[in-house]
Amino acid sequence: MFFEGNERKEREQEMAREGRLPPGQSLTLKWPILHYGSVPRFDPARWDFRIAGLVDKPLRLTWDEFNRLPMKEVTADMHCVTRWSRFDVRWEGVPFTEVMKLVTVKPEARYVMVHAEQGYTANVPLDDLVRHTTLFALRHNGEPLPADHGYPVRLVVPQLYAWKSVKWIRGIEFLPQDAPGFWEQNGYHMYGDPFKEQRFDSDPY
Ligand SMILES: Nc1nc2c(c(=O)[nH]1)N[C@H]1C(S)=C(S)[C@@H](COP(=O)(O)O)O[C@H]1N2
Ligand SMILES: [Mo]
Repeated sequence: MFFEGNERKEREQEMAREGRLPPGQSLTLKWPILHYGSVPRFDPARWDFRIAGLVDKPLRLTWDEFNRLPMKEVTADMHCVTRWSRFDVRWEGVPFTEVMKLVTVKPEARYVMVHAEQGYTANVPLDDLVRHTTLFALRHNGEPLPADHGYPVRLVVPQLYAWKSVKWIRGIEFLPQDAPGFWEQNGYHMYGDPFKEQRFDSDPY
């Protein structure tokens, strides 16, 4: 236990020195499970991924179609608003930009509402999603995502607090303006930059 604590603290200080530990965060060596509601059941025959909103033609992908999309690996950090951070997490999945290529997005689109099982949503600016580090992740550190961490697919948006990294994702909706998702309607910040500590809607933009 003594050594475990030491290792954690040392690595936390290293991350702080490298400028990778956002204010008010501490490093966890575990992988906490955090979500509202229960873990949904996955049925590949029924699962689909919908692209809607400001697109020329809405699109629906089946589980097979989604799995045929190009995949890549991204190593990124993860910061939860409840103050834990994980570092150098290896995600593998479909880049957001690959999914976006499947439709013609109208030029007025500026924001995306991300939709998950059981009605969970999160709003993210389109500019954040088109970064090369945004993935629809199917794998974590070389293994399929565990059910409670978002299996079969979760979004990963590393530069924002992890409530925007939507587990059990089922679709994206392109919007002309920002609108609050699930946590954003419940007092969390509309954007959520961990390095600016944008935790609550009362925190500056
Ligand atoms: N669908 C869904 N995705 C979600 C959540 C949720 O409640 N539902 N919680 C978010 C929050 S607050 C965090 S910190 C991360 C946690 O991911 P983890 O459980 O894999 O650590 O998932 C995010 N994605
Ligand atoms: Mo979180």
